[in-house]
This record gives sequence, structure tokens and C-alpha cells, in this order.
Amino acid sequence: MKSRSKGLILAFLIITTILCASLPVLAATTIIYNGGSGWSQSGSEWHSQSTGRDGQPIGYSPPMVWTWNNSSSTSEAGAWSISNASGGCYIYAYIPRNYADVNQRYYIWDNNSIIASSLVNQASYADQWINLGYFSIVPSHTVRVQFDDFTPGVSSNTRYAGFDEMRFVF
Ligand SMILES: [Ca+2]
Ligand SMILES: [Ca+2]
Repeated sequence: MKSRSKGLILAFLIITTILCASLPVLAATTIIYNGGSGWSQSGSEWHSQSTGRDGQPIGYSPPMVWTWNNSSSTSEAGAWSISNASGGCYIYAYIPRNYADVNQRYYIWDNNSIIASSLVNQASYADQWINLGYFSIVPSHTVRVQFDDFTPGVSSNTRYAGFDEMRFVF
């Protein structure tokens, strides 16, 4: 076989391999930004941070927001929602390096029902996407992640409940 033909076959194989390997990117990814479309928050004690203690940008997309923890009840809560979900999805929470150190559960909702929760110690992570898990969502329903500052047994105003971006991969 001529070397030119071999070269073409090799190029074809390489391109085919790359195309096959990249198929997973066909999965639909949606990021909900704190403060953006799909984000909601309740309560009044919110602090916005565009830079960390080192003066450098903080959050997957600055700013992030935080609120002090509360030992007796929920004072502040935030939620990231996607309506008309195409079905089950992986969900990842971005945990900034500062102003996020509660050991707290993220609750996953399908329409008006809590279907799961995922405990995350925010203090263990710095500028990382944390996989909360895979959740079965009924197609066309709304999937929502809720997080709040109610920390029973932990003195109030000693921990940061941090909120930044949430990534949904369908
Ligand atoms: Ca952000
Ligand atoms: Ca609070």
C-alpha cells in the first residue's frame, strides 16, 4: 500500500477515535448562577463576595454569596432550579475556598417533593465542583437544589453557609 493511502487511513482512524471519544459532550450541561436565572433566595442576611481573602476572584463566576449559620431555625436559604427537566441528571455544587465551611445537606427536589439529600462538609473543599450524585427526575418536571443555614447543634454565627454555582448534567 502506498504511504499516502496509509496516511489517509491513519488520519481517518484518528479522527473517528476522537469523534467517538468526544460523544459524552453531547450530554446537556446547564449551570445556574447565584443571582441569575433559576436562582432564588430567602431571608435578609446575605453577604456578597467577589474576591477571597487573598484578594483574588472567588466563585466559579464571581460573586458568591454567604450567610452565617443559624442553630435554631432556617434564616436564609437559596435554591437553584431548572424547569422542564429532560430527565435524570448529575448535579455538582461549586464550593469556593473561603466563606463556605458548613457541614450541611443539599436537598434535591422533583417538583414539590424532596427526593434525596447530599451531605457536604464545605470546609473540606476549595474551588471545586462537588458531585452531589445522580438523581432520577421525571421528564418535564422542575429539578431544584435547596441549601440553607439551619445547623442544629452548631452555635449560630460561627460557620459560613456558602452559595455559588450549581451544575446540572442531563
Ligand atoms: Ca457565582
Ligand atoms: Ca444566616
